[in-house]
Amino acid sequence: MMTGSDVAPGRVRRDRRPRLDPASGSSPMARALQLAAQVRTATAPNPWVGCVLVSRSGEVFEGATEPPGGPHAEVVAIGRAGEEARGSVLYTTLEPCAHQGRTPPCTGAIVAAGVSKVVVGILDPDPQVCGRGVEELRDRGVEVEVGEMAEEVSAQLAPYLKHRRTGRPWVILKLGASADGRIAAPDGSSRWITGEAARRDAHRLRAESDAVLVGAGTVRVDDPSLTARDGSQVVAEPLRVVLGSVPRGAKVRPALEMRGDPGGVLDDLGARGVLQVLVEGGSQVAHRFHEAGVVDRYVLYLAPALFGGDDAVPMFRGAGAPDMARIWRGRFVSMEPLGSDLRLELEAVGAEVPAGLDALIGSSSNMPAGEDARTQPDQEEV
Ligand code: AOF
Ligand code: ZN
Repeated sequence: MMTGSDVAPGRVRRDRRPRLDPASGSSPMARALQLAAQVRTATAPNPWVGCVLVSRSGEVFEGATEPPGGPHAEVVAIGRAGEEARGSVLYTTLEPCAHQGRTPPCTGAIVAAGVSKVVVGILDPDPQVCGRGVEELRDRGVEVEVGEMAEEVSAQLAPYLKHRRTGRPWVILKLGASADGRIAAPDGSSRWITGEAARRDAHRLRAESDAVLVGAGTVRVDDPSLTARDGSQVVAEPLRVVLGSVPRGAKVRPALEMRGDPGGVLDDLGARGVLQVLVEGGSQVAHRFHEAGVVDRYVLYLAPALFGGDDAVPMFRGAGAPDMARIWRGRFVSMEPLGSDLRLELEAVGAEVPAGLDALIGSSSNMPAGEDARTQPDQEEV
């Protein structure tokens, strides 16, 4: 008799391990979303996609996108299913590709494997795909359904979707501050306003970002390494970007030195395949990005502390809204306690998928994020 340990990896006997129990609210597409989340940090500049193949007899085979150059989610699941793919239903968060990239088209693999039906979360806005995957599958006799859990998938893939639509990365601005909104003391010292849990969250956020950006002043004062760490272990090394000149011997080296307005910087990073950039301050850089209106998400860590005066460093250094009519208005995407701190995530009201693509990919977004516990003084030379 077959036991759980006889089941090959990725091959799940539905009767033995009923992961896809509709009664529990789970579904193949919900599982595909989970699988995609597991490879969130490993696929850029490609999207993180999850796939679940359900065979005619109800066996379940899973796949997720491998690092660039490796197989796509659909090909992984089909490979695991082997002959069981014939007559199956394949659920994929993103439209299968129909083009030859670093890897052959998924549509070809789907047709060759004899899959009967494909259920797609959202269409792929990449100009090379953009509906062609669905079209080709239908032309070749595969039934296709589009739009299952489209909102959830759009939220999960928000950075990828923005990059493919606009050429710019998804921008997260994070700031750690006292409850009265100050990120450093008048003498420039800022460690540690927020606590350990916020610090861990910050490193997770760095790990999922393709680039981390700070001002040169922050490098001079803090000498951060800007790597993503789990304890003392470096788990990711995003591209480190410094606005201005990096001093010799700085820990942030090797780093990309950039100049110019935020829009130009983002265009340049997008062209380098950066899907998500984390702006870590200090307060002049925060002001410049905010003022330019290019921030997709604000992640604020507020500590139960008060500087209690107006001489401590504010979150944004520079002129703000001159009157109430021009104040930035947003909405809280999430609010959660983190250790003894509060983590707030905001986006602009009306922030959503630009018109025209709504129909294709569903509505907007919900991204996880995090922050460095420490805050930065405001001495960038930018
Ligand atoms: C899929 N499933 O899991 C992913 C897709 O260079 P390649 O061959 O890896 O192709 C990259 C493009 O394929 C990428 O820009 C995006 O349009 C699509 N990604 N497609 O069917 C996947 N990751
Ligand atoms: Zn593909």
